[in-house]
Amino acid sequence: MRAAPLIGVTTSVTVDEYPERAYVNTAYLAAVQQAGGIPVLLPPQLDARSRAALWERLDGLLLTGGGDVHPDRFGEARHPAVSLVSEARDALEIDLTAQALASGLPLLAICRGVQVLNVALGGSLYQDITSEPGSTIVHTQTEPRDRPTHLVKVMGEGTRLGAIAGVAELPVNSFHHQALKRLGRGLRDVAWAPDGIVEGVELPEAKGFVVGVQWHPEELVGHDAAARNLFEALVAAAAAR
Ligand SMILES: [Mn+2]
Repeated sequence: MRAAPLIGVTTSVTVDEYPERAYVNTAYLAAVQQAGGIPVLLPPQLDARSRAALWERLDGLLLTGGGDVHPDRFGEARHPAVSLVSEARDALEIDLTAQALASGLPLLAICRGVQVLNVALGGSLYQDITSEPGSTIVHTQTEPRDRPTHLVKVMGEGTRLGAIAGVAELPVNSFHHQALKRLGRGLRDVAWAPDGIVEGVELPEAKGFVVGVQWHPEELVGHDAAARNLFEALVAAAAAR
C-alpha cells in the first residue's frame, strides 16, 4: 500500500521582528492530517538544497494565508494599507506555485494562497477592499475564526469546487482585506461573495488539481462537510499521483 501523501504547507514569517520566526496556524495541519495527508512545513528560510530535496518527495501543495503580496509582483504602487509583506515568502511561494503547475502537483490555495496563485499567473489584486467603491460586506470578520459570516455562491455546473461543495451556496468565514482583481492566465472564477468579490477559482487547463478559495476552510472542518471535502480532494489527488 502506498504511504500517505506528503503535503507541503507554506508558512508565514515574521516581518521586522526579532527573533525571526516561521510559523503557521495549526488548523491547517489538523485539516491536512484529518484528510489523511502528512503536512510538511515549507518556510521561506529553506535553502535551495533543502527546497529541492523536499520538492522531490512532495505529493501536494497547500498555500496558506498570511501577509500581503508585494504589489511590485503585479506592477502596482503600494497602497498604504498593505502590510506584513515578506518578499522572501513571495519568492518561495510564487516559485513553488509555478513548479506545481508545471509538474501537475495538486495545489490547494487558501486566502493569501489564492492571491499568490493569481499573481503567479499574471493576475492582480485589490490591495485593500475597503478602499474600493462598491465594497458592501465585511471581509475582515472579528467573530471567532470558525464562524461563517458571509455567503459564497458556488458555480455548480462543471466545476471542481461545485462538486466538492455539493451546494450552490456556502456560509464561509472571512479574514482578507485584499481580493483578486484581474484574473491570472487560465484561472476561472467559480465562487463569489454577495458583493461580487471572487472567493473561489480553479484552473480548468491544469494538469492536476488546482483550486483556490478566499475563505479559511481549515477553520471550518469541524462542522462543515464542504471544508472537509476540500482537504480530502487535495489529499486524494495527491495520493493518486
Ligand atoms: Mn470574504
